[in-house]
Amino acid sequence: MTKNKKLTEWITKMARMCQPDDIVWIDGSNKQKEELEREALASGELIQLNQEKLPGCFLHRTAIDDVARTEHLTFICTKKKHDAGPNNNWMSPRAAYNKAKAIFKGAMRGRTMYVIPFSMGPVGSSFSKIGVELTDSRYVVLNMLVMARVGEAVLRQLEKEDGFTKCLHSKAELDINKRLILHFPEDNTIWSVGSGYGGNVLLGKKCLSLRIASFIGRKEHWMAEHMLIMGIEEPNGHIEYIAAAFPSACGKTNLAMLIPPEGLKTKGYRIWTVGDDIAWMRIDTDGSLWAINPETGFFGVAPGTNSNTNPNMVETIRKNTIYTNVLLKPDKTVWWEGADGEAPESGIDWQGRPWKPGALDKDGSLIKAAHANSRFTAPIVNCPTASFRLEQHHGVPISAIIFGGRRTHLTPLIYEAFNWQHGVFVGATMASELTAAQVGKLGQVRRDPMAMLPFCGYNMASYFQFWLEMGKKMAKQPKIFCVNWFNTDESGKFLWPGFGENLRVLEWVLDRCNNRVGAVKTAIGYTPYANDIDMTGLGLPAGILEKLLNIDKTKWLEEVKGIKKFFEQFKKDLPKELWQEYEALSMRLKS
Ligand code: OXD
Ligand code: MN
Repeated sequence: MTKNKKLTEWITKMARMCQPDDIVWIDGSNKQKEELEREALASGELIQLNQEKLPGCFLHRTAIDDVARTEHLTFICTKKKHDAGPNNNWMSPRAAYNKAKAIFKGAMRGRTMYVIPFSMGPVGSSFSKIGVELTDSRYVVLNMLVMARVGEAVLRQLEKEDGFTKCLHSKAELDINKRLILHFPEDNTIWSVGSGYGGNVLLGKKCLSLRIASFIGRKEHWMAEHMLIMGIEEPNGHIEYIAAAFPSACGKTNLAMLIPPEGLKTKGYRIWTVGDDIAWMRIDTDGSLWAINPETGFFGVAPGTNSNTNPNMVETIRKNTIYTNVLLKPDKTVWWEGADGEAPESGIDWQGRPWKPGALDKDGSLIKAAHANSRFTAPIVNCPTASFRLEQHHGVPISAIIFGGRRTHLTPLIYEAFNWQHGVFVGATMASELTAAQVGKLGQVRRDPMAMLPFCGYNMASYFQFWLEMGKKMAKQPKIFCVNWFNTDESGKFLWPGFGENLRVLEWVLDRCNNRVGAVKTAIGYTPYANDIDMTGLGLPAGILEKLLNIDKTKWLEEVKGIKKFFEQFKKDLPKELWQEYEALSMRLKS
């Protein structure tokens, strides 16, 4: 299978520990994929959907306590605790390996161990990194085939280069008390056990492409970020690319493939989707920042996805898609809260139980048809707006970086950082309300710097320092912005319509990048003159845009208290530049 001795030795060692009945190499062929699908149907891991209406689509259900990333069971295992930082759970490598070994031991008995060689990024690009995932889950294999470049070509590349991330996964007993998601950045190793939920087990995604990659990227001077990448093409064919970091389930996917709103249609914009979740960025020979999306698929949140919120995704998930934890309709199609059409009269809910709209549980709460964090796994190439540059080894040049979160008050619709250093401060102080993508209390505000809090593989103080250093290395820095689509009025109603209308805000971003418009200098950054945002055809009531752009200094003075508290946890490690920015902001707010 491979001449790479390190790889064969590692597989032998892992197999000795996990004791699978056999070992199967994943070659990336359609024939093998179809065979695995047949086996997964026979074992009940997959349910075949209506092949006329949803060709190549399947449904999978996870265990009911295994439906989201379990951040409290996710660890960064560096020799020194300090290197993981206050932002991560930490275990010493020795303790972590020992604890996990006890669970992995014999865990694959009676099962097959699949060997998945995968490349994050186009095979052979200098951006790309290779991983090999060993897993006893066919669901994982079938998802990885969508999310990454998998198979023979990767093995051949691995004969030319030495290093690969060693990824080991076993469902084991799917027992939450024996679940661990362990990262060993110093060993380029990931061990995940006891879970079957995508974010915990598709090890090329969050584990490799963010936690391990951020650690490696710092050493190699490139950035691994929780960002979408999209291109906005003007009628003259000129395309500008932006990268945007929002916490999980805050609309990265919808933004990355938006459809221009009616009022802006005459301007002839065209959107190109490069990625919806992860960006790897490096400084190219022209001194500017270039980015690739290392993935080949979307692992998106189903609830709320419909023809109004994201028509391109509705199109994308019509074929070759794996649905997880959604409702199964009697005609073997699927449904979720916020899907197109009425709720079906009956169906099988995400837990496999008969379901009817309006059904209540024993506490009197509505029983959900689909889990709030139910997902679809679909190939990017299905997307009508998929970029034609997905396979280009250099990626795309980034003009702007946008940070954002879900805040019902405080943060205006958009503002621009004064410069790179201030932009790093803006990213570092991002906060958002918790969503269903994490286990935790919905709605609670948490600081989520650069949307990387759950994904930064090392001490976040060093990560901020790294951002500052990267800025200094660039001949041309992207401009940095902050957006908030989620401001509400007194009755809790969103003030901004969002979705496709967000292009109006991105248009201002590009105008600023190209020095086409001025801006108001406020205490927190530059905000737009209201008439520089094209509102044609939107019909927003008078005064709302002004309200959305308003900065309430009293609320911001409260916010800086939270920022101080957040910064203090990094003690003397926090870069002094961020304290300078903190002081400067406080002064501006008081003046
Ligand atoms: C995701 C997440 O799945 O951020 O992308 O949780
Ligand atoms: Mn994400």
